Amino acid sequence: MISFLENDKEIISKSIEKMLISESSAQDKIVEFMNYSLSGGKMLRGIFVLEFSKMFGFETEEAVPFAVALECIQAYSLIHDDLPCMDNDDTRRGKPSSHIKFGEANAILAGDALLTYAFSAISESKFALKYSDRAIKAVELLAKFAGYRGMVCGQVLDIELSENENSNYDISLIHSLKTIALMKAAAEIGCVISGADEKCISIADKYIEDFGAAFQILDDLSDYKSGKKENSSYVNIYGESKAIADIYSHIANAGSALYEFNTLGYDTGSFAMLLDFLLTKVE
Ligand code: GRG
Repeated sequence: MISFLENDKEIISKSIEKMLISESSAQDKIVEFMNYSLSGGKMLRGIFVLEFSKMFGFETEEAVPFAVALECIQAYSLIHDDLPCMDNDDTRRGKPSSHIKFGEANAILAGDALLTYAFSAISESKFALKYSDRAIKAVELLAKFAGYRGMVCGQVLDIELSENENSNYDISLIHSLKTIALMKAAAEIGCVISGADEKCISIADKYIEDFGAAFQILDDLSDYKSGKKENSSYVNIYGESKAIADIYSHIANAGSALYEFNTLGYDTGSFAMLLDFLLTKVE
């Protein structure tokens, strides 16, 4: 991945090592399970927190606990998504899934612990002491976008769609809840903690909605190409060429949102590079 993103990723990983520690031997196992699933990902959502807050002039160090919180929610959702009762995947991030490595009950518990720790990461931060109003807003956004009004709702609809091809749900709605909601939480939290105004938050939303849509269609396309056709709902519904055209059009729309930021004087280089990263995955 692009070098400055690797730098963000390193900062988040190092902070996880410092923050998520076992305080007594009783906690050793659960902390091991949690750390196992926190490693090996791209940390895109944490990176969004850091890059949006940086764009609005905020210190990376203070934003890190929020980035860690996003990565905890991401790790929990992937553990639960891989369970036999959901997608039943034996591998994740190039290694055995949590339930294969530690057993199903421990995997469920690791997911639960990551979900709850996300909120500790925020509320125990120095930032929360200094700017409690912004920290509470961040908690509100994270709970809203990760929970029944966001990602979990998307997962429920996705399961329904996979069980009933004739279900009426719009695939774009499922993508916006299952995948984009958590990215939106990351973007909005990055903006809110750094004091961005409503206009900037709405431009950030436009960028992230199109980034996330392109990201998820790409994921469906990659499943389709690797033979996992049952996982590639978007391609099954619209076909491969429309899927590719839609990816390009979402990337272009996300670029237009960046232009809006540029006209306000903000440097959007890192966000443009993230779009380039998606472009490299298209064909
Ligand atoms: C189980 C509550 C619950 C939610 C699951 C996130 C999710 C909802 C399902 C994951 C299934 C999946 C593979 C969706 C496709 C898009 C996606 C979110 C991929 C994973 O995100 P990446 O590529 O993963 O950013 P890394 O490993 O880099 O963090």
